[in-house]
Amino acid sequence: MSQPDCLFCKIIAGEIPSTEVLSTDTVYAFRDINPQASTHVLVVPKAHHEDARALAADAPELLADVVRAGAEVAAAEGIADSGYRLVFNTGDDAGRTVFHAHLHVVGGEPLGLFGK
Ligand code: D5M
Repeated sequence: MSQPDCLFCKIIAGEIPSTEVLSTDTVYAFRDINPQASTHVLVVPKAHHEDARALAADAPELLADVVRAGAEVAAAEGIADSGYRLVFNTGDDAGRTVFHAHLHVVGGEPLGLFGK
């Protein structure tokens, strides 16, 4: 269920501090340490899955919980109507740095186009 050397497993276990936004039986949401917009929250499954691809293949209902929680976070942050971005960085070209699936919830201001 959890991986001993995983940063986000340690955050979920409370071994590394984080600023909680939402917690359910299956997911945990906390503020990104390096926010890219005025709202930047990460939603992670409490069970360890390496990335969104593994989560989709191995636990699609948990993936749905993560996405649903992303929408709940947006509503709680007051950005549901103004708009926001949900992002899973997956693989090297996306710049993924943490090997525990996580959904970025980003918004609170107009966002530029992304790509290169
Ligand atoms: O995004 C990984 C994200 O994880 C990145 O936006 C920084 C964030 N991060 C890293 N360490 C922490 C801690 N300790 N608290 C909160 N947020 C953290 P990726 O999609 O892998 O590039």
